[in-house]
Amino acid sequence: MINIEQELKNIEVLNPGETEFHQATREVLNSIKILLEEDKKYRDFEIIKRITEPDRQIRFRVCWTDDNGNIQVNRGYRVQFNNILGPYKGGLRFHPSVNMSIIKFLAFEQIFKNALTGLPIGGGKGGSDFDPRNKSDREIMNFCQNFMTELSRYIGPDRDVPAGDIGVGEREIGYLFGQYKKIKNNFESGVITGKNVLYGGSLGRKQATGHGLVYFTENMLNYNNMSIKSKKVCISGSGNVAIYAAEKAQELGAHVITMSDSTGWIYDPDGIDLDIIKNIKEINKSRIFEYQKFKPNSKYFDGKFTWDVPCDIALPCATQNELDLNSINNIIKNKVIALSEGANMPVEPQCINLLLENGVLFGPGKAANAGGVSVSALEMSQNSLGLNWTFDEINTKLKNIMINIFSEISKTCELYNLRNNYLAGANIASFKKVADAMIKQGVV
Ligand code: NDP
Ligand code: 2IT
Repeated sequence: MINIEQELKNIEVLNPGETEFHQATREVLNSIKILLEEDKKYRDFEIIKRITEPDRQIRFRVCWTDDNGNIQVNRGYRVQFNNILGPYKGGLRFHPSVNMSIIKFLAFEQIFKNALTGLPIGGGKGGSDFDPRNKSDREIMNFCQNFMTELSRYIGPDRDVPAGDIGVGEREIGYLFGQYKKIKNNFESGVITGKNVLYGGSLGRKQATGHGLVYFTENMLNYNNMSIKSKKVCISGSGNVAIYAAEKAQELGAHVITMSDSTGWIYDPDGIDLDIIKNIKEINKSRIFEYQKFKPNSKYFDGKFTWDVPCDIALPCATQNELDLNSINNIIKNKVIALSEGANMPVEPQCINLLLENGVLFGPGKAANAGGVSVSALEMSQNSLGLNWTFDEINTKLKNIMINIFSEISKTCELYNLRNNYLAGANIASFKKVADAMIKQGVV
């Protein structure tokens, strides 16, 4: 018999105070219990203890100067969690809330997400508590350069390949890559993904997470004899994932009626105009309340979006634990058909069971938002082959990857009698791949 509670207690003792990491490990371990009981080998090889201990967790000081000439100090992080299926792979997050717990939970999630893609990538994540908001371009560049000066010791195209996440987009990736190249005096384009297409980036990477999220959601709906066409969609966030999720949802005939940022949210009954959002968020890096100026029929609300707008599909695309019990009760009350996680771990743990019990189709983030890292892996392939695939080629590959992920999960659900519990299906399918590869590579 496996005592999951005891394993989780050990994790809490070994990683004191790291609540997000405890949450992510609890979610995975609870759903693979059935597999551990069925197959003794995972216990014999102590996979739980090994898979929950990162290969390496790195923390470093980053000094930089602001525009007033003052010296600033931030913390940088990189957690290299597991490289059993390929080089460590995962984004960098720049946000004041970043700490070891957040980076560790993201790196842990990334192991299983990356395994689901079927591509040769392991799991890692990094970032800093640096706040990019209200910083000048020069300050961003100076921070990125100093961050990379230290990070460059630990990464490499076959070792660990970062990318973007919250607060890190194409601009930051450019400054990070430029500094890496300067230090190494080598053009190793595969060392980081999310690059501009001018110097080794992949077409379609910018859109990949959001588009992939909608492909996944459409697969999940189709499997349950429904479709996203003509459905009302609420989205949270207005960053990279949210914008391109809205774009694909609209392309497939859905009506996107909400978006948000960390100060407030907008409701547009006529459907969100994405050109306006892209202008506000991508170009001017401003606040979402400005939307109202351009669309007088829309409404702006200060504060947290609580999902109290009737809709059919919910796509949280902002950050972890953005949906609490109150939001979930609103979603259930409004008879939402499906909720797919564009963000990593946006739904608080006790809420997921509530969604499932109330018949809401739940697309877990490690599957639903895997499109971004998938196209990152395609970027790595193009870099090592010296090729550039067209947008259509990437889009076709992305679509197929998302189809395969959903199909693998639904087959796992059938095999283990999990009905529509796609979270358990995703955890079991990905854990099996990683654990089996760990056993084959010996005790290291
Ligand atoms: P961006 O920085 O581009 O956008 C983040 C969005 O979320 C912004 O609208 C931001 O508001 C909002 N937000 C961030 N933190 C908070 C918070 N604490 N409370 C409320 N709103 C918040 O990031 P991404 O779009 O890249 O990432 C969004 C989510 O998707 C994250 O969970 C990320 O881990 C996940 N993800 C990203 C992938 C990628 O390829 N980029 C891949 C897979 C998952 P504001 O503008 O006010 O800061
Ligand atoms: O959470 C994620 O999957 C990402 N931020 C993207 C990672 C990547 O390496 O493209």
